[in-house]
Amino acid sequence: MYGATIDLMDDPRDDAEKLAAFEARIAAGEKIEPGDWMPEEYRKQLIRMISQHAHSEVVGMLPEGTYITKAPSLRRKLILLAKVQDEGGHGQYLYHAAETLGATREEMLDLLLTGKAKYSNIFNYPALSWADMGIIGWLVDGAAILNQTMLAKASYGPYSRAMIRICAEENFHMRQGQDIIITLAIGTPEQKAMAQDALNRWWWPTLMMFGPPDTDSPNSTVLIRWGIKTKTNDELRQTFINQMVPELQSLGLEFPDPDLLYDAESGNWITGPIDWDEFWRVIRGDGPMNKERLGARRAAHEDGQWVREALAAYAEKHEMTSAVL
Ligand code: FAQ
Repeated sequence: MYGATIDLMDDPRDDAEKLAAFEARIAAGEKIEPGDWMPEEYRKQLIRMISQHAHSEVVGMLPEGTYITKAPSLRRKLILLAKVQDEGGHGQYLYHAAETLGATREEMLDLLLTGKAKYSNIFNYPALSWADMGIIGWLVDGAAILNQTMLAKASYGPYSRAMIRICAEENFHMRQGQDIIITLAIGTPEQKAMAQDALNRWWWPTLMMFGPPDTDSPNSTVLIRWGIKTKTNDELRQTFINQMVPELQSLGLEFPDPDLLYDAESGNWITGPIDWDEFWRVIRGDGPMNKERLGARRAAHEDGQWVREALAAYAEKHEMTSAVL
């Protein structure tokens, strides 16, 4: 699939010589930097992907944010507070990375707030108990780390460098999730049941985070060709399944998948069918929490209007651009 030819000459600015030099740099493992020549399609794909990623980090603060006041101890509260704040910081790095490609913060936020931009399917599910904080940390951050470790090698310098920093923080996030789930799984029967219930609800949506199957992934061809992705959606998903199944089973937790089996020949854990209809419904705006999530982001944006105005006034007074702030 990934050897497929694509029309590289859509944009008149892309000429064959520059394209060959650009592709040779990528093949040599060089990073492409903001001022460098790049095909228009490369720039557009990066803006699409990085801005979706930024939105995911910011919307991703919401499910966990509501548990800061409900954490079972001061220690857990402090850790969760730091984690949620980290996700906001990841959004910042990513919006900045997209800005280096010519996208403005206003445009990107406008697309999010008007429901036109995508963000990760996973944040359109409700967090119903404290155990969800553990499962989000372990599974969702775990999935994000696998994906982002790959993206840390991406050919675009600002994205790749943002990923290195983000992955370091996500590792702490995953550890705090593991710690919550291990504590619950070896706790009272009620606590173990909470962990099991959270795994039941989040397992399938987490598998969907890696994106549609390779046969149904229109962007992968060009992303892989230009070294933005280096692994396919299905490859990363399989690595994740192989990593998670034994770890969670070792705690006596069960997967909500009667077809799950180990294939000794390939060394892979094979799951039952993923409900891709549900995935497409959720990313098109019809998931359990889409309206609430966007509503919360819109309210936060409106509440923050005075801050933006104050910054703009300060910038004007000191003859700075508000981007410097
Ligand atoms: N959700 O052609 P492909 C996190 C869309 S960060 C929603 O395969 P691609 C941290 C896709 O955009 C999580 N939409 O797309 C955290 C495309 O639509 P478009 C976010 C999805 O780009 C943890 C269409 O389907 N991470 O969790 C999804 O080659 C805890 C066709 O798909 C990133 O964004 C999805 N899951 O591969 C925060 C990483 N999958 O745009 C808080 C960067 C696909 O053509 C708490 N992104 N779609 O209209 C990527 O690696 C890739 O973009 C993929 C999708 C792998 C997500």
